[in-house]
Amino acid sequence: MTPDSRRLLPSDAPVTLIDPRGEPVGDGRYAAPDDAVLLRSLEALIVARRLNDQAYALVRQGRLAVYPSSHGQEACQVAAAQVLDPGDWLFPTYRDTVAAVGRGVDPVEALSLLKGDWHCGYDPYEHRVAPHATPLATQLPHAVGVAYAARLRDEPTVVLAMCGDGGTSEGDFHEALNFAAVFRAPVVFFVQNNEYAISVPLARQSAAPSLAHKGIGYGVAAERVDGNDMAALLAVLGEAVRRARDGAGPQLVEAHTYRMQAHTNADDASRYRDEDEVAAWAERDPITRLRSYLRQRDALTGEAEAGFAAAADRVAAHLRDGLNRDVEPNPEDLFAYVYATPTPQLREQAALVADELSREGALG
Ligand SMILES: Cc1ncc(C[n+]2csc(CCOP(=O)(O)OP(=O)(O)O)c2C)c(N)n1
Repeated sequence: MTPDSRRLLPSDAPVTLIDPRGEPVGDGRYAAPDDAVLLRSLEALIVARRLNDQAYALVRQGRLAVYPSSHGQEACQVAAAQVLDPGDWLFPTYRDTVAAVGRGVDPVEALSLLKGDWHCGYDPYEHRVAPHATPLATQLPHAVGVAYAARLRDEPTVVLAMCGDGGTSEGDFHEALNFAAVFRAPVVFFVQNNEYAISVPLARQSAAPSLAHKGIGYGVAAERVDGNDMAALLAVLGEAVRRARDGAGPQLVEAHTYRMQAHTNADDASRYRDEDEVAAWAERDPITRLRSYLRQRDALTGEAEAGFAAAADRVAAHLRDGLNRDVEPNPEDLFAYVYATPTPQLREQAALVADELSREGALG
């Protein structure tokens, strides 16, 4: 093996800096962020868990059409938002609401699409968060395009593009990695390997030694990280973002985590996996782990914890208020945001709807 190929290959085991009991783990290459950073992350994790669980409850109350929860994967979500600069871009999937909120998107706006609203719900340019992509991996070539454009313009922008383990089997994943490597686009591909693509387990998805190993075939440097270890995620993803920004080309990071709940409310996970498996992953919960690490270091006070709980309460209340409010959709908006300059067909259709609406009004 040449030094060049060794540089591209991920480590044999996922990078871990805090073990499931909250004990520090030595790693020659990566260091845990300091306590102040991790305290901020713990607050974000606690708020994120609450956001996930509140959204799930709102589905059951009929206020959201669907919610693909990232319960258990919050460390990946929080890290994805925290390693980026304000000028960077995030390309999320349907499961990455928490990452979008971490970038500053209002949680109510972030969930508009899943409520069944007519559009993405937020202005992608405001916080540099692309619309949630529901078609698997289609966001990856888009992300590469944005990163490549930034490079051509000599801007320091890095793009972080998220996808799941199932997404790595899509053609778009492979095309995106190839193009990004050839044109040295500053993009970090962040795969949350949560072991399942709906009912398809990882073993049926890929025979590769790890999903990160897919990088070497394209010349993309890759790393594996414990996806329930907040410190390791910040260190590994942070380093990948730095490398991409410094001109080292695209990076691939695979986080090993677990989808604790069903795929969505429309799925019954008990049909394809054992409770024992879920219980084993509960022992590796990212919040419990970070909390005990910080407690052992006397860095976490009861007062701080109370503050985090209050912040979570505020976000949950905001979600309930926002999503329990019915908005009266304007049917003419359907045509307003399709193209900057509407086509003759769109103008014609909009006129038909306007005519229909005016006659409905006349009928009273
Ligand atoms: C192109 C495409 N094919 C199929 C689907 C249906 N689908 C929705 S989610 C999903 C599983 C995706 O699994 P994974 O990428 O591992 O992400 P996760 O849901 O676990 O976060 C599938 C097959 C889709 N949305 N898009």
